[in-house]
Amino acid sequence: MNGLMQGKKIIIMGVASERSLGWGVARSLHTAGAEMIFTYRQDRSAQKLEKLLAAEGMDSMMVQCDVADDESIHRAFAEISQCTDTVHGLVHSIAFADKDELKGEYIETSREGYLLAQNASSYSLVAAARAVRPLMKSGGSIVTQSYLGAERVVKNYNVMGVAKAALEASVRYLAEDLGKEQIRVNAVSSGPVRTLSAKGVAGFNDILGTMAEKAPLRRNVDQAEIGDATLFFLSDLSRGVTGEVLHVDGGYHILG
Ligand code: IMJ
Repeated sequence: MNGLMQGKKIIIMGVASERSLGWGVARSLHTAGAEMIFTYRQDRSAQKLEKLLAAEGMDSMMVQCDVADDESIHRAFAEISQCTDTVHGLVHSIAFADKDELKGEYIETSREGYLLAQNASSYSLVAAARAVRPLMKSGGSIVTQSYLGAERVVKNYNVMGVAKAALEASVRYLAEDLGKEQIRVNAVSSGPVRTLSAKGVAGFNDILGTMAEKAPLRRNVDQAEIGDATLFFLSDLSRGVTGEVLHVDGGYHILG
């Protein structure tokens, strides 16, 4: 324990398995001495989370929260505020699109599929930021997870790329709104990592292979590296940084 996050309370939204980027964040935060509160949508995630917490000897609060449902968000943050009056950080590690939209041509995206991806993956950050704001009484740090597909065309990423572009723009607008309260908002743009969200993605092995071959660091990144970069944003080490998108991708994004 290095104590960087001693006495800090952090909400982590979106741990679905031990492979989740959010779980990488939880491990980094645990080592740094933070107290954590987890939100989950599905009961299946809650069961996995319970086991993970037990295995790590972590005793954290768990709260059900469906970010597509305002009532659910309200209930979740009311429950959190009954147990704590101050929160120092929030990690948004949530994305969802219909899997049928994550293949073929982007031009075929349905209105329903577009709105679903935006609602679950992008608007959810705005809603979470508004819900956590009153709990961040001594300033705070909000961090979300993005991907290169927000800035470049990545095969099959399609409607998620447009949702991540909106997410990154939201990071900047939220950073302006919340800056006057010393609440910072940043994103980590992760290289490809094998998570449940990457499962079944056509050509994912090729994407990992290209990254390992071409990225300046000539290797892939892992959950621990995403966790440590997110820890930096949550900690006082990044106190002068807001509205930023930090690429943790072995340098892949600099290539032309
Ligand atoms: C996802 C789809 C297509 C290409 C992809 C990805 N690449 C990467 C991902 C190259 C790295 C993973 N990623 C960054 C995501 O944001 C994934 C989001 C996602 C994944 C699924 C799969 C299962 C499902 N819905 C999903 N919604 C969002 O039903």
